[in-house]
Order: sequence, then structure tokens, then C-alpha cells
Amino acid sequence: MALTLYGSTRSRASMPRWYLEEHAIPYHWENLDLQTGEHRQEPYTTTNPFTKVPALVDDSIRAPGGKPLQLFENGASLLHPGEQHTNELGGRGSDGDPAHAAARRALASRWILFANSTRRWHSLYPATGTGSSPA
Ligand SMILES: N[C@@H](CCC(=O)N[C@@H](CS)C(=O)NCC(=O)O)C(=O)O
Repeated sequence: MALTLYGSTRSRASMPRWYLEEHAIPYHWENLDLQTGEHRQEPYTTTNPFTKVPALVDDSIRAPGGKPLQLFENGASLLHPGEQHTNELGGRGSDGDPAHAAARRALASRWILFANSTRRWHSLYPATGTGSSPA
């Protein structure tokens, strides 16, 4: 399994999880119990030393230094699969037009920043998975 998403229900992991589900990208869900402090223990703190969820590990890609790519922050965990696994947001884009890919990436960034700064994340993406993207 290339992608592992670490999170907990009713957490900001809902954002990247929504993207992975919407695009049917295979991933392994690793649920951490925040009540018992699993997110503050090894090995998770190697992935996110800031002891927050979510985090995403992509072992199909090596980061500089040779280790599997490890990301924290919900926005980074959403953008990476959009760039690498769907090509919707990266490179030449899914339709081969780099301008369209750049525009989609900019629009995705807008919602990620909005969700993280202006709105509370769970008002946009309910943990039940029944919410829809506001385009
Ligand atoms: N800026 C981070 C914030 C992550 C964050 O605050 N996550 C919360 C859950 S929504 C968490 O890990 N809380 C556990 C704790 O603070 O101990 C992101 O958006 O990924």
C-alpha cells in the first residue's frame, strides 16, 4: 500500500480522507486514539514531531535522503495525492494542459486555506463522509 493516512475520526484528517475517497485512491487508514495519546508516541512522532493528526506517508516516493515521503498538515496531505496520484493538480494536469492544472491547484489551495483559516474544518467536511465539495 503506497499511502497511509494517520488520523482520527472527527479530526482534520477528514480533509485529505475526503479527497482520497472521492478519487478512489487506495490508502491505508491508521486510526490514532487521541484520548490515550497515541499521536504523542513513537513511531508516529517520527512522522509528525508536532504530535498532531493528520499525517500522510507515501512509501512509493522517496524524499531527499532516501526515506519514504512523510507529510504533516492536512493541506499538504491533500495536495500531494492530487499532484502525484490523480495528476489532477500536478504536472501537466489530467487533461494535459499545464494551465488547467495550475488553475485547479490554485482553486484547491483556496479551499484548503479557507477551511484552515476562516472556517472550522468540520463544517465543510463532515466526518460521516456525506458532505460534498463546495466546488
Ligand atoms: N495545522 C494542523 C492542525 C492539526 C491539529 O490540530 N490536529 C488536531 C486534531 S483536529 C490534533 O492532532 N489534536 C491532538 C492534540 O493536539 O493533542 C493541520 O491542519 O493538520
